Amino acid sequence: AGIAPGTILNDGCIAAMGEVGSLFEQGEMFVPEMLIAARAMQAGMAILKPHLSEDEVIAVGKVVVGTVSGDLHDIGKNLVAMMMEGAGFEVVDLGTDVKPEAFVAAVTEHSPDIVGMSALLTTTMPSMTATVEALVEAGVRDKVKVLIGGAPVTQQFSDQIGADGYAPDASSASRKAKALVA
Ligand code: B1M
Repeated sequence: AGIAPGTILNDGCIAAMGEVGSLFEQGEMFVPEMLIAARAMQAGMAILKPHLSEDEVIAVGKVVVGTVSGDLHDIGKNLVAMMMEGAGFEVVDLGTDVKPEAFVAAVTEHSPDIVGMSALLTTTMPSMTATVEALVEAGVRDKVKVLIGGAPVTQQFSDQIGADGYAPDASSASRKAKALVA
């Protein structure tokens, strides 16, 4: 129909997810419906993915991404990974509920330029702090840039935990990642 993939993603899929969140807050939708919405979104993203990353890519750096410990939300993290791939990064996706020691192990194994963390729950934001602390304790904090994001995350929180950057959405995350490796 000639609609740009970015428009489908932002005005269709992401806007619809916002509506699901509001209905959940109002007690009109429950966890099973959120899960169905999440599966529909994942299926839609699989169709959009090749169109979102169709520009020719040159490897600009390596990123390890994951949703932090205790948190199972992965749609936003997957979008960030997709946009970064589209921007030319090699992406190592650690999945969800990633413990601080697993981030440290991935830094040792893959030597990425950036560690990207996603959190969707206010209760899992402290896992970001714990991960930064684990990177410091393992002596690898200065080898990587730390980029964080997710609905409850703010620039202020990023500054507070000593991250190198915060991005409010997937496209600014890939822009920020490029700026961090430049
Ligand atoms: Co959850 N959930 N959920 N949930 N869920 C939220 C987050 C919530 C806001 C809903 C609400 O109350 N309105 C609320 C959190 C409240 C809070 O902490 N303040 C909530 C809750 C409470 C819960 C449970 C506790 C519910 C329960 O069991 N009682 C539970 C927790 C489970 C757990 O993680 N341990 C739970 C479970 C689930 C499902 C499993 C059912 C499902 C997730 C399925 C999945 O991800 N595979 C789910 C869903 C779907 C949602 C909502 C409806 C949608 C999330 C989403 O995918 N959004 C959500 C409400 C909402 O957000 N409106 C909600 C679309 C996605 C594209 O956006 O993830 O924000 P987002 O990502 C954005 C940006 O944040 C940013 O870029 C992305 C793209 O633009 N970004 C980054 C994300 N990561 C980034 C990383 C970066 C940079 C940018 O750098 C590395």
